[in-house]
Amino acid sequence: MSRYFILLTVLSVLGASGMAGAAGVPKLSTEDYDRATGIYFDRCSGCHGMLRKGATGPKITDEAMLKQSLPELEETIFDGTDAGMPGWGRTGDMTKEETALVAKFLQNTPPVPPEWHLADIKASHNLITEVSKRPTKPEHKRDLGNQFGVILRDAGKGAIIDGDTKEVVSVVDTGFAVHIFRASATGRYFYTVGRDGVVNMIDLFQKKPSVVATVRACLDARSVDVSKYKGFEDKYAVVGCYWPPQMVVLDGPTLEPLKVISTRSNTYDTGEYHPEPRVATIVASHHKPEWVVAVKETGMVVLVDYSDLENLKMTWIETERFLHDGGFDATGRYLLIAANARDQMVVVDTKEGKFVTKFETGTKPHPGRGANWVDPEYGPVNATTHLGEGKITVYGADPEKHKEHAWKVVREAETNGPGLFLKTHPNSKHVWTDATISKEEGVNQTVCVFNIDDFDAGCKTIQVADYGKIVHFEYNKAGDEVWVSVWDKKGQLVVYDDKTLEVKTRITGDWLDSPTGKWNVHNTVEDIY
Ligand code: DHE
Repeated sequence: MSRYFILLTVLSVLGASGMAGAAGVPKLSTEDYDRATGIYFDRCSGCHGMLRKGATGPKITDEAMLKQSLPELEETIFDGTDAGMPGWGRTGDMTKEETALVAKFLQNTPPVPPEWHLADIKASHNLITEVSKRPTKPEHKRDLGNQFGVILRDAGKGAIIDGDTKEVVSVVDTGFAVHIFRASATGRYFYTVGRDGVVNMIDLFQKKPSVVATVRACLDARSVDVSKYKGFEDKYAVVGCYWPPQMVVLDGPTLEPLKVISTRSNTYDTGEYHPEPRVATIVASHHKPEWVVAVKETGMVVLVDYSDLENLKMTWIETERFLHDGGFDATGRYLLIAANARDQMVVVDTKEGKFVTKFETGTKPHPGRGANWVDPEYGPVNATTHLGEGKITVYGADPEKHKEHAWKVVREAETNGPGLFLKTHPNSKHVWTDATISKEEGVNQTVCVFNIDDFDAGCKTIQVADYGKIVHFEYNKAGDEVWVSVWDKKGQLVVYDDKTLEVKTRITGDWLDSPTGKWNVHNTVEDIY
């Protein structure tokens, strides 16, 4: 399903609003308005929202944008901001003409995209291989736990790579811009979700893993997870939608749509109704039959009890706006999630079902799933990198045995620049950080690695490539290798020896188009990061 299909769906419901040219509003032809809507969806809506009410990026409604001149707006879109917004002209993703068009579009009223109901979801469901026709045990000798799922973002594909041999076992079609992979609780399946809201299910028992079921759960999405609690393994999947703002529960083995749950509600602090509370991170509890769902715009973390879908119990925990990404502490009890527009990390106790605390870390924390290790001085800690500055912030994460440090910042250090992800492994002495969104020439082609036992020494810079952008880390199952992506049309996966920090191998090939995230089955199932 292509991105153009999404846009056609969106555009088909647009009224004439915003094109008429009210006083002071720049006129746009229908064609230009539609083109700008497409560019906005591709580049801007993730941070600012479809309705432009703001989240990771500020509110940019037409009323707000009319307070700025067109040249000012064009400049911001072209050059970006110090707060972490990419300069879309500078990166070559938009031409001058396109930045001028988007500036005018921002001063017009945004379109309201259509809903996507259970009937639409059901109509999109395709069970490609019936459960009874799938293998009952692996058709190969590969270690299931050491398989990697790799996004090939702009190719609309995903690759399955054997972590032991580095053999590319399969490349499958996944739809536009897959955002994440998640492994099922048994590690048998990978689920993918893309910016077109399409979920694919890949069967890793097959000799050549293929997509065995697919469904379009939403029109725009970023998250998917599975039921991991004892007795519910591989039973359900849940998709977190950006638009419409909802979660969709699917049957795990077939992806048959079962239930749509709206997230539309009121902001936790001011109590205002919000029409677009998008689902950010979802994690699956290991201790209860619950999904922990972060709702961005309202600042709510929702615990969704999936043990009885017909008498659904949900716990709405008030935290902070605007929630984005995060993961568990090492015990799997606490969810640590970034409220990045408020520069804070939020802590939720998933055992007690309660908000614990929130604290400032730096400009726009962005931990990915975060990183857990044992600091020689402070005990178990967790950490985040930042979108708005080159900084790692480390905080205590053990309220039982190291209460005095729990949820307090214990260390801060410079990384190479504003980045997206960090990663470590229980068997590692290193913490890897990227600088993907640094604006300094060449810096986003490096990563910086901290030694857990000598954190104060600062991080060691590694030049991963001399082109593209370096993004995201994943360890192998043993925790002695780190995989890093060179995000470029001519992509690479660079595999480092985690002890020596030397390159072990560079995985390359024509098929390796724009690799971004990658997931090791074992680490994903067990939430090891
Ligand atoms: Fe992501 C995780 C949203 C931009 C690659 N990204 C997430 C999650 C969310 C999110 C909500 C958490 C999912 C979960 O854990 O359940 N990302 C967004 C955005 O809204 C944003 C800012 C803009 C957009 O329009 O998408 C955005 N993200 C990016 C990128 O530019 C990246 C680098 C490449 C891309 O695909 O666009 C990117 N995001 C990732 C990756 C993860 C992720 C690799 C998973 C990290 C992990 O280790 O699990």
